[in-house]
Amino acid sequence: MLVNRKTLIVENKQLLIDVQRRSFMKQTLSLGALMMLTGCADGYEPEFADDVLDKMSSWNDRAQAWLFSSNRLAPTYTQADVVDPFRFNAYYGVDEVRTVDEATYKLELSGMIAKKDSWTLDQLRALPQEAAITRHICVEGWSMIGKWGGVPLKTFLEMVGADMTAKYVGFKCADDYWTSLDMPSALHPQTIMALTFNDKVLPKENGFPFKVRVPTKLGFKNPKHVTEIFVTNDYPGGYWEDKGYNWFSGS
Ligand SMILES: Nc1nc2c(c(=O)[nH]1)N[C@H]1C(S)=C(S)[C@@H](COP(=O)(O)O)O[C@H]1N2
Ligand SMILES: [Mo]
Repeated sequence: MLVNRKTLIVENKQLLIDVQRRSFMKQTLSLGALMMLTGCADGYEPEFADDVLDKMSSWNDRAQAWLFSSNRLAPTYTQADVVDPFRFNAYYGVDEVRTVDEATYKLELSGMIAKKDSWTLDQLRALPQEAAITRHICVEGWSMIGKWGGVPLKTFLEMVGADMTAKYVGFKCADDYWTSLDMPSALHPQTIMALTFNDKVLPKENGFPFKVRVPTKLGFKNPKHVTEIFVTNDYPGGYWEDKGYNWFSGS
């Protein structure tokens, strides 16, 4: 494990409490469970903390999946709330932001998908688009409202004949990032392949040529510079998920 979970929890203690308070999970995550979680960070041995956190995290995945309704909508905001330019964040600095060449770009499809032909940007732009003003919440302790527009992922998955009974939809990116969603979250009406930000072409800092905007999930589950979509029953994890962040991470 590259990130020590005890350190992760100590550093993010207040944030964890804030996220839990803000989230609909507060109705079910008892104060006792929270105390146990934060108590771990203060006293117990790392191995024990790891063990408890593993159990809590898998409990969280199950509880959140159970609670998550595919009809539950993330709140939307007004144009006046939109921050433009939007903040940049990645596992590297802005000086290393990836530049994807529009002329040669292709979106690849793999796994449990009937029509695996790749897609050019123009083909994606020709599909029906929707836009929504939503809040992006980053686990590192900031949030910001933006307007993302693009193709509903559900529309796209239907079009390419994805197996909707599969468990996961995964995303590979032009950097070394990847993440994955449970199928209900992938099919959620607010989950879109965002080609625009604030009605303009998505800036490279924010994920050109497109990012998957999932307003019901924390920021790290919104992959930028997506180059491949795959459908699978094998748990795909993700860049941060594999370092200990909770996989479900609803917002
Ligand atoms: N390809 C890729 N996608 C990514 C990341 C990344 O490092 N690489 N970082 C994630 C995190 S932690 C956040 S908060 C958002 C930041 O998106 P923004 O740059 O548009 O603010 O992208 C997410 N998607
Ligand atoms: Mo993030």
